[in-house]
Amino acid sequence: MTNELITSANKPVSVDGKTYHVEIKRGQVANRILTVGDPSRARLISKRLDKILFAHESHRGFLTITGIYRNVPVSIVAIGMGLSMMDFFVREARMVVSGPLSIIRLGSCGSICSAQPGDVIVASGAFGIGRNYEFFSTRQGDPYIIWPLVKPDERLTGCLRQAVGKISEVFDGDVGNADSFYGSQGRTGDDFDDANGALLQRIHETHPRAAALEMESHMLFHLAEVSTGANGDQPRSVRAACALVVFADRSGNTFICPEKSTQVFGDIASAVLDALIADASEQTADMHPAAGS
Ligand code: R1P
Ligand code: URA
Repeated sequence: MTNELITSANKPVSVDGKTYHVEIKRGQVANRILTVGDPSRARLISKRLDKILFAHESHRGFLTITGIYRNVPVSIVAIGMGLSMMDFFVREARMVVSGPLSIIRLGSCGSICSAQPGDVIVASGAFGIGRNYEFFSTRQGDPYIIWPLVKPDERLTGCLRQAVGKISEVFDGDVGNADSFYGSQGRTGDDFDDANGALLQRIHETHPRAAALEMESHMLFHLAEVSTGANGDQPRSVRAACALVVFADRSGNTFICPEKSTQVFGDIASAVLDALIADASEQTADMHPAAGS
């Protein structure tokens, strides 16, 4: 638990300007952010920075590393897993960064296309998959809700595809962002009645370009879609894109080995950072070398 004094319930920020969950304040986060799930992935990628200005792990497990990459301030933020963690991160980053915010998610996924463990998929869109709790009480309707597609930022996605494409084959497709690793990704078993035997087929019927399943991209693209300016005057101030390394092949029932995942993230880290700084003209006025103060 944080022991810092917070004076607003609506926007919980400490008296010295630090957000409640991610524990970041103005000047500690760049307006270009690479976000990952796993903190060890964030540390691996941070080795590509030329200089580290700020690093902090919050009491809720968010790890923020801010530094300089090819003369441009960037942050790498590990958020853990799931929709809520993405929501905390995007909203709290928005609170402390002025102007346009570019966010690339570099995550892992299960493949529901021909991509195999170790392959890279760049998202052309993302849709949500949620458990319909009403069904489990009433046995009426569908057990899962599949939401419409939300598009990422076209320019940032193009930069990502191009940069990663220089070092790896890039698969393209839509990403299903489930609210669980298990039931709503169609993983079956005997311990719970998840009513999900037909879910993967329904996903393919609803979204014919569905290529991957994971747990954060739709929330990221959704928040970008509904973002307003930092001062409420500028639509879509958040731009988002997403690249995923295949960890699980859902049709072949295979899973990546740890050495391979470390190798692939290591191989593409610089390319993803290159995509993030491709339009380096937009730098935040908040960032300065004394970021850690
Ligand atoms: C599940 O194992 C986690 O892996 C995926 C999912 O979205 C979920 O967070 O992404 P990350 O590897 O980025 O955490
Ligand atoms: N992450 C997920 O959410 N699902 C997978 O199958 C693999 C990684």
